[in-house]
Amino acid sequence: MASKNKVVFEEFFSSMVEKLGTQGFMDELCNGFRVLMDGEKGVITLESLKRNSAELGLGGMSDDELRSMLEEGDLDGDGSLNQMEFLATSICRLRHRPSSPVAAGKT
Ligand SMILES: [Ca+2]
Repeated sequence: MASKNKVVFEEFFSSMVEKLGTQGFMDELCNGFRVLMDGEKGVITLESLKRNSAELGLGGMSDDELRSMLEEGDLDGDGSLNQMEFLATSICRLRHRPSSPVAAGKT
């Protein structure tokens, strides 16, 4: 169940790259961070993620999924995502995905 939703999340990112190109995608990620962050704290918290994820089309994700997304990206362990952590985790998700049919077929 969790892995299925992870695929949805990665599909979301890869379709963004196709649509926007790499530079546009980076700009969009920065916008995404601003949409998702807690306006007072300047970081993404579980609460701000829950509140704002629907605006990015991620409204179907459960609390557990959002929490694991947050924990996965939380490099310094403070329980929230700053902009660096958000960008890093977003890009890592993309890079771990087999991006071409050639790579996918090579096992
Ligand atoms: Ca953090």
